[in-house]
Amino acid sequence: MLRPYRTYCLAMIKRVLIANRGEIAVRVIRACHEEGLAAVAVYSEPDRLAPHVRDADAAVLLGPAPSAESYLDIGKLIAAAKDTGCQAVHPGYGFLSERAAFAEACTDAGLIFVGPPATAMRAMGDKTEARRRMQAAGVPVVPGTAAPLRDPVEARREAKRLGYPVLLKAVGGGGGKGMRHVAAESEIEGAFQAARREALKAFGDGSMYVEKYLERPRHIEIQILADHRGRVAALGERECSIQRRHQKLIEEAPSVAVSPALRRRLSEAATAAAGAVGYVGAGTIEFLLAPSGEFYFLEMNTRIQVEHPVTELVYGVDLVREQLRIAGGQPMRVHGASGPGGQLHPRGHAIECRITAEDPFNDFLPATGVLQYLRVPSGPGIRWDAGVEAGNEVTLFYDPLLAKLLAWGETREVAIQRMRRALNELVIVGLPTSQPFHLRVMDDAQFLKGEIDITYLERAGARVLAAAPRSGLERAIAVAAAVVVDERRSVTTAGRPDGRTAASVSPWVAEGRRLNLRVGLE
Ligand code: MV4
Repeated sequence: MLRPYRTYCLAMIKRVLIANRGEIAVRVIRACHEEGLAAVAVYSEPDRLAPHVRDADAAVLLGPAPSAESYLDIGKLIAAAKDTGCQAVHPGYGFLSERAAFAEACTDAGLIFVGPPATAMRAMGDKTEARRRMQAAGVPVVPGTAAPLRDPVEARREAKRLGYPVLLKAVGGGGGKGMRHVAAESEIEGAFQAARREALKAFGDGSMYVEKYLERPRHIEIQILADHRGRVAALGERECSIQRRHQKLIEEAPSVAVSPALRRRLSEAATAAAGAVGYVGAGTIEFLLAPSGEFYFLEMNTRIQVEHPVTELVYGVDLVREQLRIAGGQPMRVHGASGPGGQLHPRGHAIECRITAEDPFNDFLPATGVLQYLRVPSGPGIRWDAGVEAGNEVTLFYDPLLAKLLAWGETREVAIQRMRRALNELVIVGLPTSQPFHLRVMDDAQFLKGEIDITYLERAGARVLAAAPRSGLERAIAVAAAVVVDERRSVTTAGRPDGRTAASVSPWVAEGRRLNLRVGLE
């Protein structure tokens, strides 16, 4: 008799190559170690001192800084996996995570790709095919075209049928690239030609389709897990409306706009969507939730997402461990698929703030520099997922995400209080970050009421940034941080425990003492 598939596969994965860097590489290494698996890191030259390289059981140098010669080089990654005796490859997010060709290259080399089948990635990567498949599966899609537009004449006819405003989208796009908002018929031809050129340049495919433009929706996404036995579980929604130029900055779970009844309908749509493409692994179905309460399928992300921890905190699951288990052919440990009686329920509330190396007071300009000092928040309900630590240099070669700060609480209010407290504990010296922006959002009246949609930052960004943070601690923190740097630099400092004394107290130390005193009296 054959050994059960489960036992057979369990023995198959012992070592995993992590084809990524930064916080997600560290996150996957942690999951591997908890699953009893060895983790092999890959790195580029400037990343040789990065935490993911040190935390892994082995590390392979890929090449110089540019991604094309390191984290995006399929040949080098496959060779690294084979050379180090890996049986599986985890792609993380970004980089090659949604490239069907990479999944196939892994499989062809006898490696298990920790992700969905390449067929499911292709079906969801072609946005009009995804729309057709979703419609066939009974998942609501935004009114629009089922097939790519042949020419500007067809674009004009379809847009007129839908009614303006419309949104022209690239078939090979996603994440907002190659999109054009068209307010009136007079603009459709020019917009179509411009968008086509842009899409051709960006994706090598100029195919376009058109949808009715939805005004001020929320971006709600459903996390799903599917195993090889055809089981699909929906793990509720994430509210991702707080974004800037298609980069999410704050995510939470659950959404204040989603009732248990709506959650059930969203979950049913999401599991139907996953089933329609034969999905296996962790995936996310994005929806737009209109102010009317109607929701529409937007696209599917066939990877683990940056914001996955908010779901982990309210559903008590480890999504990356489940990815590894599923890849090894094991059944997932999440029970309760969507459907009558099977719905999972969120416990409490979780918020994630993305700490990025960007200057919020300078139009979120990406920043570079050495992380001279880092104080990591901790304590009740706090989680810190980082890809950097003190001493690391931040360059412009990669994504500006430094870390994700998460807060969990019994209620949204408690989660926000904790996030505010943790943001006040966080000290980053050496480069500007999104931290002061997050501190201000945590005090914003509209955010506190949950009155957010995808236009929130466009509308409220300037007001939020102009506000003084509630606590007044921010300046004290900046000074305290400067004191630390100052102390490290100076040969002698007053009042040190080692008994050495300074000839004079530096102005930073004096200011730090003064502020500490004042804050203490407030
Ligand atoms: C839309 C839309 C309004 N109506 N489609 C942006 C990214 C891509 N995934 C699809 N996007 C949108 N599609 C219709 N028919 C508005 C957006 C959109 C958006 C969606 C989610 C999160 C942030 C957004 C920011 C601007 C536009």
